[in-house]
Amino acid sequence: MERTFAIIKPDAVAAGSAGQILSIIEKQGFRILGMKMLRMRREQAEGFYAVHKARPFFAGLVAFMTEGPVVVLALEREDAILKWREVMGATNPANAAEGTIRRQFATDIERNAVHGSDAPETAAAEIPFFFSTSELL
Ligand code: FUP
Repeated sequence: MERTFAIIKPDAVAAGSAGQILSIIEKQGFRILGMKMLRMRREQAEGFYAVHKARPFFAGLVAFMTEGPVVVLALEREDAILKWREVMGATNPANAAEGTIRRQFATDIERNAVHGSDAPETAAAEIPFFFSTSELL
């Protein structure tokens, strides 16, 4: 069993797509270990995306991620990290395969509906960024 971290981003929550995305998560066999809705503070979004700090899209990304509520999720499944990346689809929805969440719900490379950890080390850092151990059930 492996754990991954997911976010239903502000565009998808505002569009009323959170329920549909949660339904896909459950149908794809992920167990939801932790889930909360929150609005990220600027410092929180900057910290979460610190790896992208020097990139030209950083300010826009932080503005987007703080514009409204998100749903953060800790998920568990066999091969959870790779499987969730597969279900999400490519970062840019223009390149996302048919049937993926980003193909279905994303607008563009920034407003791309969902986040997912890209490696075990990332998941191990991202889950505790939003959940304490006692919040993982
Ligand atoms: P992903 O792992 O698929 O979320 O993609 P990245 O880690 O490469 O990028 C993280 C986030 O930065 C993306 F979800 C959206 C944003 N981004 C942009 O806004 N513009 C870009 O050119 C690349 C990424």
